[in-house]
Amino acid sequence: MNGDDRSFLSIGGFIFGVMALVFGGYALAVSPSGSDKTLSTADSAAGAVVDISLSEFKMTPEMATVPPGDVELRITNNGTIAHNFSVPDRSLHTRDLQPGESQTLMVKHAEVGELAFLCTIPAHADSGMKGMLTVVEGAPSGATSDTGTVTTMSNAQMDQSMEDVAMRFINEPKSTFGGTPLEPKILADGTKEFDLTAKIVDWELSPGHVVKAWTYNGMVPGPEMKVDVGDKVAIVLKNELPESTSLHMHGIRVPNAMDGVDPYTQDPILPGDTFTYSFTALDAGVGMYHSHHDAQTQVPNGLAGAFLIGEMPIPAVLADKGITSVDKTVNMVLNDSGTIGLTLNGKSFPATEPYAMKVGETLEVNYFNEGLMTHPMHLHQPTGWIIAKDGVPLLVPTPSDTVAVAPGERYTVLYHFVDPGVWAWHCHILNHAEGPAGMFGMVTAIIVS
Ligand SMILES: [Cu+2]
Repeated sequence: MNGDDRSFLSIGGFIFGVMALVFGGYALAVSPSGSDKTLSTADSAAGAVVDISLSEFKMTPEMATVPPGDVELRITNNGTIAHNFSVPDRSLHTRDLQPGESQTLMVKHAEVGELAFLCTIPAHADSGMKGMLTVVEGAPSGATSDTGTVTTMSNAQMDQSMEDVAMRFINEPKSTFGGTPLEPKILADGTKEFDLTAKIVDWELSPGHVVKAWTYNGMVPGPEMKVDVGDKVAIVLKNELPESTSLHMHGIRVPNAMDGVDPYTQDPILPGDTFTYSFTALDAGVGMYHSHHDAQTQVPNGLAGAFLIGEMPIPAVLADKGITSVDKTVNMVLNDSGTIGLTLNGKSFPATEPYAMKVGETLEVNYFNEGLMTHPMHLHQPTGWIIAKDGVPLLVPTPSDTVAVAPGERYTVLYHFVDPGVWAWHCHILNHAEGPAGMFGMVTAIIVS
């Protein structure tokens, strides 16, 4: 065990304390007075009623405890795409519910035990749309009280679950991360050639949760490609997907024929075919590359990555803030949909990558939003300085501890660390970050020593 590992473990208790403070207000919000993550009874004679919300890619609540007897399941799709709901052991199924639609299922004479439920649309259950109805004799007194609502977990259960997941982030070995730098081949004329293969692989989103990811070179996000201003670039893309694809250099100046938008600028790259994108890197840039073919499927499923040209200048005015150089640069690719779902760099908490920094150091973050919604990214404690929007340096850096990154946008932000500790870093749309069972999705932390 090296020094880093030791310090990592020793702060375990501390991180949970920090996380509990961070999200304490939210945890209170879903305790007994809450309304949506609840179990309720219409009246005592009708048995239990459970309201279940479907969204990408989550069932809320994931766990519900009910007393034996009839259980009415009121299912509503609060997501943005079609979902359904099944209790396979009882052969109960809703139709495919469009966004906003509801349907009620009745579990007759539920007996003590467990009933699993899930969305049967391919890949949705694997992405998180599953849960468990636990039937317990005399279970939650609130289920038969006049108050109408109770939480589905006790406060102690919630606290335990939150601690468990927070400690897994610290203690579990991490699986492979995507977005690693791709070394180019240097051709005879100096061209930097990058070889990409688009293919579907098994990808671990969070511990034990494996999905079918659509990848460049088997990783999510795709490998980082970086060149200098003036470089000649060739990106050779082999398509091993079951459908056609194309590659768009988002935010990078290229000739029209290299823009990757079939059928306008090229033919689709058929399964098994290869296409080479050639251009000269004319301007410094913070760009991203992604599919522009069936994009609503291919990009959220993983076909996206960072393409960087040149170095980002550090504004001289930030010297006053102690920022004169960059000690570490991180690309942070945001996603919320497809088989990948709510993730930072293709990983869902607690499998997300922690970052180690030292007091006095500066972290440069390039945010890239490849998802379908805006994510306000919040790093606790240090003020962030936005120094570039979409790869273009700002005339005046903007302070921002929270930066709303819309789909397609890139922000370059400098964070300077002045206090040690474990600092949570997460999307501040709270149902992208933490629920009654603890943190999930778009959460990581920076460990400052
Ligand atoms: Cu978010």
